[in-house]
Amino acid sequence: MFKLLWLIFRATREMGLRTLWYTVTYLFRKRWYRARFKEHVQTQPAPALSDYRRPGQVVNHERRGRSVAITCDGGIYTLTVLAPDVIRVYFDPTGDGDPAVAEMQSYAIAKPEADWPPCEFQVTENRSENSIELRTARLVCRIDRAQGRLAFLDLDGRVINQDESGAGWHPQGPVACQKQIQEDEHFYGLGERAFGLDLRGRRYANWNTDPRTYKLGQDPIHLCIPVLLGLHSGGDQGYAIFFDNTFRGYFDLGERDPGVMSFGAEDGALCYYFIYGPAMENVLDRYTELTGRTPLPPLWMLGYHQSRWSYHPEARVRQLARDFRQVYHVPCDCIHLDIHYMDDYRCFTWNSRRFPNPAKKIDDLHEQGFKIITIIDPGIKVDHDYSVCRDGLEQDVFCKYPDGETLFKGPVWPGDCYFPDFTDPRVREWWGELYRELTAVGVDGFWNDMNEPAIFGLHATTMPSFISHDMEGRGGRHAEAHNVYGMQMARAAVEGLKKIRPGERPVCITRSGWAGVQRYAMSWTGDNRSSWTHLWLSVPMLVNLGLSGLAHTGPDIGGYSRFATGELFTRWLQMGVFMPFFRSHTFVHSKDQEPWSWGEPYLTINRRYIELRYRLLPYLYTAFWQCHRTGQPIVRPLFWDDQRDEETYTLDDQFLCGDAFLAAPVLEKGATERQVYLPEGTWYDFWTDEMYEGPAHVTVEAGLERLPLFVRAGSVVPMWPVMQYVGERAVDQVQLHVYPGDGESVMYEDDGQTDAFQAGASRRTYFTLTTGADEQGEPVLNFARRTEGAYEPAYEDYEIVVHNPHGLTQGPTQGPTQGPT
Ligand code: MIG
Repeated sequence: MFKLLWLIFRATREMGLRTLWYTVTYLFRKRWYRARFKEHVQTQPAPALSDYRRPGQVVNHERRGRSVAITCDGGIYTLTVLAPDVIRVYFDPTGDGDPAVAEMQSYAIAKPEADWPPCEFQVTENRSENSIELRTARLVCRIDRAQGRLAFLDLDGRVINQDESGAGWHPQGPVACQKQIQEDEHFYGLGERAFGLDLRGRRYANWNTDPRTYKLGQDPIHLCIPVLLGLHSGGDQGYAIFFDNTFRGYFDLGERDPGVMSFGAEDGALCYYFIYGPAMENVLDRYTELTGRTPLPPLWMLGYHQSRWSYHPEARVRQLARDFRQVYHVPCDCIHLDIHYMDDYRCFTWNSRRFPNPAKKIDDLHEQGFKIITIIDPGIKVDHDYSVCRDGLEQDVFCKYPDGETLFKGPVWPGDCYFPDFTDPRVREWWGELYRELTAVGVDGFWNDMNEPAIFGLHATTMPSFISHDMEGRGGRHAEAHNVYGMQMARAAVEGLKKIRPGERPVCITRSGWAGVQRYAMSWTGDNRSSWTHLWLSVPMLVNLGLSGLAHTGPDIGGYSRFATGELFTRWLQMGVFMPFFRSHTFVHSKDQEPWSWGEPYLTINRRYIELRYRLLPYLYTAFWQCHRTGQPIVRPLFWDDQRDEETYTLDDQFLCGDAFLAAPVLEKGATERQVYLPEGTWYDFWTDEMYEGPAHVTVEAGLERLPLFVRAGSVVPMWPVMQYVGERAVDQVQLHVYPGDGESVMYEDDGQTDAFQAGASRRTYFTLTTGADEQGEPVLNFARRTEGAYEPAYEDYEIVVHNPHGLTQGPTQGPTQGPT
């Protein structure tokens, strides 16, 4: 009873009475609609796996272009060779399916079959094994004639991945596939998961869900991506399976049966892509070739962002800006405005009491070097005096019940809302245009929230699965559209913004998403908590997101729900310097959560770390460019560089950032030192220049002012002068921090805001360090530089800082290297 009262009290406080009313009545309305559309409501329980049907014996096989069709007793496999290391497996139990159609309908695929260059392969019979083999230049796919099971082998016949019972389906719709787990196999990826790094041993659902703050081990949450990476045989084998099916589904990584991995969905096609590494770098390259790469963000997105739910009214925002620039001198690029800027939560409007003159306000902020990002929710308030609602009704853009007439209504912040059908290209276009007005008053970027979509009610509510969607004209139900809803909202925003501001890089942050979302938007890891557990959790979450192709992301620094302490915030901020999206955000009832909110010593430390972020911008930007080019994550697991190092397979309290840095954040309250694992190679302590030889476990000092941080020998790390925001003044000098050893580093540069880089206006500078000895046997370090590309930065000089020139007793003999020319 007390609990119920408390719930009601909390809910009223958070949503207001009106929304609470709509929410409570929604529970009844839902029942009523279910009854009305009962023929569309699925009531059958999920069938047991043992009732699934299997392919059975192979009857014949036939080569068709780049595919092989293998007819079995129970259906047809189409194996399509997109590249020597990318094979699509499509299993059609009924004979009505067509992989070309499935591909066309896929929201995930960015590069369809027709765009892949021709690729050689042979199909042969292997009589001794009673199987058919498809052999590319990189792997063998073997199908056994007796049961129609697949095995992927390397060219030496070693197993990369192999079916257990293999493909299965049920006449009611569900599809599944069971595969063997290798003994020493580790699993990664699957998008945003509130778990440690290695995902083996549990079952994960694919159904984007608003958990309204999640805890460790809660599943699913906002953003699922059905791509699974496997690593085994001491690192010799690495691959990915991308299950291209948007229905509610799962990956079971050994929970039901420790030796079996299975994935499936309640409906849709059994279609997956097998991508062979063995290097994870190759896996990500191919996966992002298939589903799209991360666009280069404008450089200011890499600066520090300050957010809370919500900064308002205008005077509060003005004070915040003044605090950054005049009072505390903490660099900052962007202020985020959460839902209170809107007029009664109506998207694309301003609350005129809180923000009487937004254009003027934003002008002032721009003048001081701040960018503004505003939040947008998908739900459009049911209100006939609200132009977006009226226009939406006229244009017929909202989701409906299966009668094709009754509009779906569900409660969110403004009370009852309609939901645009983002799976309709016409609706996406309409939605994209809505960003025009906010852009005209100066808003620089958009933060798409609640797009799972989240609807109030009990337990992770969303639209009923029988709601109709356009699905690009072919028609479908929410059951199929749900997981791509947020991604299509982001797509609508980005396609609109590209028209509104041609030539500029659109900024769109999304909470929900799916495979391929990275080509439209970046994300943040949703509603985490201000706790030490969540501080740690950000590390594996970001690593697994990066391994799922979504590299541009970050946690709410300091934590979202509950209250951060000064110590927790500082530790989080230190770590955040090395994460792609560097934003502090907190929920509506929390205390102030700004870099100065806890006074000293926190303020000074926080300022120093944010300054470090600004110094490292050319380095971080280069990591973004690498990601844009080849899909390699920005935050990387330690096995990224040496897949054979078994110590790293479950190591999730430290991470690599770009090519040079290893960060070992302090994750424990009151710690003054921490243990760090340094993989093979030579490492420099960033703070002391002390050298370490890996592999080694070392204990380093980690007082509050110290984030344990290491630089790989052979790196050249570019740094800019500290600025209060990106573009405060021209960069007049670049420091090159040289960490002696052997290696090549790259620095990428362009104008940081337009598309001109795509037409060649960029520059890559390669630095090569080599060690050797002179005639006297004294060690020498050679430094070479070469540049490519037409972009010309404003600065003329490099300042070279050599760290710990161990034994390099003499100064440089070739004279200091001159600047860019
Ligand atoms: O129901 O807009 O994840 O970042 O501050 C909560 C208010 C809605 C959830 C987002 C959070 C944001 C909050 N939103």
